[in-house]
Amino acid sequence: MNNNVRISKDNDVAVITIDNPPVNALSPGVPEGISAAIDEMNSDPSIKAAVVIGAGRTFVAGADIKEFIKMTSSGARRATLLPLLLHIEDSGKPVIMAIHGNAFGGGLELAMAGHYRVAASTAQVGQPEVNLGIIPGAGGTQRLPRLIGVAKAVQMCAEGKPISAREAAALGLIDRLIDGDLLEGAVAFAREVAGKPAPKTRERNEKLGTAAENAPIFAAARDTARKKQRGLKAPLVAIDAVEAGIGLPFDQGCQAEAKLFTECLFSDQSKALIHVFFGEREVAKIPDVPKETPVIPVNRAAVVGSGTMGGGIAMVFANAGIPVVLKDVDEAALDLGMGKIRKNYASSVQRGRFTQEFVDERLRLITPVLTYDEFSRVDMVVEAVFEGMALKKTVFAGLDRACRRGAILASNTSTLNIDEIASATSRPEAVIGTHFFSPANVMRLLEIVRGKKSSKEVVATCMQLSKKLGKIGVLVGNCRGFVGNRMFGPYRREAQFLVEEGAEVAAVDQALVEFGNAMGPLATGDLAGLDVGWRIRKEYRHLEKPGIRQPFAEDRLCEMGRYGQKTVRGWYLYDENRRASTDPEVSALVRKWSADAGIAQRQISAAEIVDRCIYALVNEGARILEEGYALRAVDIDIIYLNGYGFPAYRGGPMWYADTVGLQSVYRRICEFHQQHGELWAPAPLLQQLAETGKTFAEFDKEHVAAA
Ligand code: T1G
Repeated sequence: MNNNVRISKDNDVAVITIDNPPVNALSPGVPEGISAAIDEMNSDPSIKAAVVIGAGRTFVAGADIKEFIKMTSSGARRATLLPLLLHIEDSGKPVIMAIHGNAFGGGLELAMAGHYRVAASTAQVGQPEVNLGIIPGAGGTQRLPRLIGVAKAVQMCAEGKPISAREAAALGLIDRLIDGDLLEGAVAFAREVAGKPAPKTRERNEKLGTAAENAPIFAAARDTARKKQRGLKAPLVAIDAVEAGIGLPFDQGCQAEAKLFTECLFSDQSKALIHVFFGEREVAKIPDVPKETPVIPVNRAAVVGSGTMGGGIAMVFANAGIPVVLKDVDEAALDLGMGKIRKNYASSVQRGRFTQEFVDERLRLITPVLTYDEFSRVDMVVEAVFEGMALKKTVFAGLDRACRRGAILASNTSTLNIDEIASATSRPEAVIGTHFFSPANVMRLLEIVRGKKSSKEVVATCMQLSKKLGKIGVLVGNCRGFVGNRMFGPYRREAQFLVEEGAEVAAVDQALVEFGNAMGPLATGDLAGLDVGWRIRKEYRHLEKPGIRQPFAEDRLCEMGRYGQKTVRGWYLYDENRRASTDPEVSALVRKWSADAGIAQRQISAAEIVDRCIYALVNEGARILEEGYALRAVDIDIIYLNGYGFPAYRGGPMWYADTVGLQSVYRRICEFHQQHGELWAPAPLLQQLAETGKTFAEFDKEHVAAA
């Protein structure tokens, strides 16, 4: 037996416990330990059956994903799980899988190799491999349809979403739900089935149907995958694997699956998505704020400003079960804000995201107020008033007087200086930025902006709280636009320049959408409101360097009152359902403005459009890294995936640059520097990494290790 798998006896039932914290991944040694335990129980005449269970908080969360990184970087192939699963299935005595927490990926494949599965009703099971750009690789696409039918199996493998133990029991995947002690219930179940013929999942073909019956199922699944998981290859491959197995003997189906699995594993998409998986966990680690840093309990919150952002933020706290007071200056504003919140919740109920009961409970947690009277009892305040420094400072001075010592004073500003806001209080150590993204109750990203004096407790509290709020918290430094918006500036600047140089508005957006972005840069401007950026540009006009080219088209559109969707006209025209169509008037206007500005018109390829916009992100990202406003390149990637609709299967802008190769990215940026001047001066860090043949990923390793 090895350290991660142990066997014990409960009279005539063997209990095989997998103990590989934190999530019982099937790391090297674990499959071998399970196999040895199965041999031991089969060779012990006093044993009639075996229960396999996970130690700690979960069953098995899958194969060890870290091993995949080793495989794809070394090219060395690891032993698959297939032989172990056949070994379990061929056990002479029944093997019962007892599931709590999660049985994901290889964990569910292990469970399906057992003869029976019992589960705690709170458990979840699933094949989430497509989220890593791969497919089940240990018979999941072959055993799952045999247990639950083709339609549900192909959905689970292609969409990668887990299902509850209750649903799994209804589908026949789980044989019994256990309320109370899981091990006790599993051992009792084992005694019931001991001595009876143990069904082998691989021989249960009755639910497989025929190729003709399944053809429409696969066609529909492919359609859905192409629409809902645009650009992602693995879901389509998972469908291929399930389909390949129908009509083939089990072992040949597994071979077909293994071949497709390996192709996916060595793909750029999978490497990018595995980078994202660990990146989403890495961003939570702050080198100088260790895990044991004390945090401030946040049991009551407050939000100042009930506009679109304030209302959304109040919903975030309520959805996490935290009572929140929502303040605004007068009844009318408060009624409007609460009205929007109720409307938002109503549409969530309509879409089946929440039950009416859940919504009623949440609404009871939101208390609209007109004064600061309640604020002495809250643990955290998020200010979300109009984006003006003077107003923010007034609000923070008020909060400083109203809130108890020890409360966190946070600002949802998206551009303003946190230290200057903090200077309006007597407690800058309690001030921090919590930059939510619109709509706040939907977008997963939370940029946590560390001020010069923000205390480690306040930083640690906000980082931990972000998880409780269902957000991904990324710590960033206090520079103009922080990380996300600071990079978004050059990205959208290039999009405007390209239109001014002759590209069609729709062509610019189409190129970035085909690259994988959820939406193009110009349409994004129309959605957010072109006037937001215009107001900020006007406020900072005095900081613009003379002689440096500035985009003009969007400012001109704003001067004409074309703010985008909210004014029905922006870069595009919008109908009553906010559907966009190109506006020939805009092309004509831009052509005229460009001619007046003496900008030569030319044909511009989609490839150049992508390079100009994406490399503008990368170059600014490199500056942010070298200036220390982001801890790691992966932090920038996670910000762009969760706040700006960057395609996850490209790993984020910095990972994408590594995938292309920093030498060729640097070379291309030097070309743009030649052609377009100072704005494209390469970031010194990028130059250094390119010249030393290094990557941003290596920078992260060295940089964080040194921190
Ligand atoms: N391998 C390696 N490390 C893992 C891991 C895994 N499968 N799952 C989690 N970790 C690490 C994670 O990086 C973190 O580390 C710690 O465990 C806690 O995780 C053969 C090919 C189970 C829902 O895709 O979805 O099986 O940051 O913070 O929020 O066909 O982890 O502390 O150093 O996420 O409670 C398929 C992946 C693999 C599931 C728990 N399985 N894991 O969430 O904790 S492919 C998955 C999760 C496969 C087979 C195929 C979640 C979780 P650190 P955590 P959590």
